[in-house]
Amino acid sequence: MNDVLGRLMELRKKDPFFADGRILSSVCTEPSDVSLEAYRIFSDVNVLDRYVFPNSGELEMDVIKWFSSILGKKNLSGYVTSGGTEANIQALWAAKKKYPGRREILVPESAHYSLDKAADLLELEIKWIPLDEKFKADVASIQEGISDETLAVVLTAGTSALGVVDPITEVNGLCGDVFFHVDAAFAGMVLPFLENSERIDFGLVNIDSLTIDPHKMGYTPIPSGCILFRDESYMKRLRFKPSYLEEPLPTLTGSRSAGFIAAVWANLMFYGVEGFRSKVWECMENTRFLLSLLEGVEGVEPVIEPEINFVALTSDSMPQVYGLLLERGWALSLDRETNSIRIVVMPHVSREVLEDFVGDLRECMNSIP
Ligand code: 0PR
Repeated sequence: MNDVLGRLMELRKKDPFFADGRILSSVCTEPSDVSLEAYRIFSDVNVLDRYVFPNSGELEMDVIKWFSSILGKKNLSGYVTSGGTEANIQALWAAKKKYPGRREILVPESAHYSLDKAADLLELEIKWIPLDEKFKADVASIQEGISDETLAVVLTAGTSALGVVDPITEVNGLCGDVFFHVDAAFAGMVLPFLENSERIDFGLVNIDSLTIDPHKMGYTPIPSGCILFRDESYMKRLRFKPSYLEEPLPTLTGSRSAGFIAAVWANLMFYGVEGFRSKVWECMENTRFLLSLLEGVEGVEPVIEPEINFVALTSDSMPQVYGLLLERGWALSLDRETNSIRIVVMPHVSREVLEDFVGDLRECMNSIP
C-alpha cells in the first residue's frame, strides 16, 4: 500500500497546494480537517440505500435546516448536490415542472456556463440579458423581457469571471409570475455574513430556488454543493421511483456518498454562523488590503468595485503580464472578455502572499515596454 500511496504523493507534489499560497484564481480552498474526517466516517454510506442506512438522511435534513436558518425562511427543502452545476440543472428542471409549456429563460450574459448546459439538456431557450456599466444584469432588459412565454429568470451572486453580485432585490420585484432562481454558488456563503450586502434570503418572496456551494467558501471537499427550494412542492415534482426502493428520489444523480453530506454537516456545526462570519470578514479585510496595495501599481485597475472577496484586475497589457506571472509560479486565470485576471481572496490567501503577488505584478508591469 505504501508503494501505491507513495507514487500518488509523488504525482500530487508536481502540482501546487493551497497551503503554498500561490493559487489565486481558485474559488475553492483547502478542505478543513473536520470535514475530511467527517467524510471518512461516512464514506461507505450510499444515501440512496435508505433501507440499509436509514439514519444518514438526518444529516442532510440538518444541513437544509441550517441554511433555512441563515436564509430567513423555515422549512426550505433541498439536498446536497455534486456542486453548482447539478444545483442549477435541478433548479431549471423544477421550474419546467412547475410551469409546463413555457420554454424561455432570461439569463444574464455573465451567468455560469452550467446554465447553458441546463438549457440544452432541458430544451429551454435562453434569452440573453445584457449587462449594465457595472457588469450587473440589466434590470430594464429583464423587465422588458418578461412575457407569458417566460419560464424563469436567473441571476448570479458572485459571477465566475468578475465576482459581480446581480441586483437580486430589484429583480425579485419583477418575478411574481415566473420562476426566479439565484445562482449563489460562490457568494451564498459570503453575503449572509456581510453587512449592507445584496440580499439572497428567502424573505425575498419571489425567489423559488438558490444554489449554494459549500465546496467554495464552506471549505468542504469537492464535490459538495447544495440546491435549496422555497418549499417541498418543488422536489416533489422531481421525484422518480424505482420499483425496488421504498421511496421516490428527487436527486439528479443516483448513488450519493453520505461522506460529502457529513463533510458539509461537520463544517456547519463546527464553525457555526460566527465561525463563517469571522472568516468572511477576514477575507474581506484582505480584499481591501489587496486593493490598497494595488493603488501603488500604475496601469492596473479593478474591473469593478468588489462587493465580495473577489478582485478582477485589468490592464491593456494584461495578456502579457498574465503570461509573466504564470512563469513566476502564480496560479491565475485570465478572462479574455474583460482582459482581467481574478484574485479570489480565499482563506488560504494571506496578506504576505498578497504583498508578494503585488510586488511581482509591479515588476511584470514595468518589464512591458
Ligand atoms: N455557478 C457559479 C456562479 C460558479 O462560479 C460555478 C463554478 C458554478 C455555478 C458551477 O459549480 P460547480 O463547478 O461546482 O459545478 N465556478 C467556477 C467555474 O467557472 C469554478 C472554478 C473553480 C473556477 C476553480 C476556477 C477555478 O480555478 O467553473
